[in-house]
Amino acid sequence: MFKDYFKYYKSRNPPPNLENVIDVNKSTKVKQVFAKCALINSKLSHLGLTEINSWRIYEFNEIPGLIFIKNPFTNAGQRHWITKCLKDYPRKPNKLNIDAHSLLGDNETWWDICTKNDERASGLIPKLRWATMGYHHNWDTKNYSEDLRGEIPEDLTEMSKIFAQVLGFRDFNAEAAIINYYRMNSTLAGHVDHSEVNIQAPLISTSFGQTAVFLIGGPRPEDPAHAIFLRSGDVVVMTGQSRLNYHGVPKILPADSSTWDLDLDNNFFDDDWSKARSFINQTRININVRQVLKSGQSNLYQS
Ligand SMILES: O=C(O)CCC(=O)C(=O)O
Repeated sequence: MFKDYFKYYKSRNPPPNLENVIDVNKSTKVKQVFAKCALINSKLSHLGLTEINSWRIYEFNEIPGLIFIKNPFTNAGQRHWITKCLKDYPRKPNKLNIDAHSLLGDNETWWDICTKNDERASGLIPKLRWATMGYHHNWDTKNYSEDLRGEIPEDLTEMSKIFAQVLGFRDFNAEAAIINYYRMNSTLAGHVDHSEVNIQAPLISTSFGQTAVFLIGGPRPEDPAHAIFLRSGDVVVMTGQSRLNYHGVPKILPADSSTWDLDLDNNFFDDDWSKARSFINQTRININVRQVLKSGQSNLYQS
C-alpha cells in the first residue's frame, strides 16, 4: 500500500533504512536510454543547461513511463533557477499559499521581507509552501479554470519544451506550474495529478537544493511503491503509464553535496545569490510543470 511505504519513509523515530531507495547512479533497477531527439538549441547555456549529448537519461525497469534525467544543469544554472524560484516566482501576479493569511502588505514580497532585517522574516521564511503560475492549481476543487489563468515565464516554458522534446514530446506546452518549497521537515502526501485535460502530455518535475526521497506507486492506492533519491538538478518526467501513478515526498534529507555552490567566481559573488544560498541550505525546491490542454485547444471551453 502506498500509505504504508509513505509512513515508513516519513518516520523520524525510528528513521527509515534507505538501502532500497533507488539511486540512479548505482542502481540495477534502471537502464540508461538515448535522447529521442538530437536537439541543437542555442538557448541551452542561457537556461543553465549543459549540452544534451552529455545528459544521462534513465528509465526504471519496474516503473513503465517514468523517465529520469540526471542533473543536466551547470552549477551556475542551478544558482540561476534557485534564485528565480525564491526571488521572482513568489510574488504577484503568481498565487502563493501565504496569500490567504494576509502576511504581506500590498507592495511587499516574500523575498523582500525575508532578506531584510524585518522582524517578520524568521516566521515568514518557513511559511512559503507553494507558488502557482499559468493555470493556477485549485487545491480544493482540483479543477483548472479560465478565470484563474496567468502567464508562465518564458524561460520556464523554454526549458520545459527542451526536456519534453529531448524525450520525444515535440508539441509540449507549459500551461500550469507549481513551485513547491520544502523545509527539512516538510512532506508532500501521496496524490495523483489528474486535473489536466491532457494526461497524454508529460509532467516535468525539476528538483533543486536538499535531497528528497520521492515515492511513486501505481495507479491504485493499494499498489506497492518505489522510493527514488532526487538530488539538486535532477529532472523526473512522468509519461505514459506512470503519468497517473500515486506519488509523494515522505522525506527531505540533507544534500550529500552542495553542487549549486561549486564553480563560484569569487570576484562575482552576487548579492541575490548570497541571500538565496542561505535559504537553499535548508530548503528543497521543486518546479512542477504540466500541459493542461490538448493540442489545438486554446482554452478549457473548447472540446
Ligand atoms: O516535490 C516533488 O518532487 C513532487 C511534487 C508533486 O508531486 C506535485 O507538485 O504534484
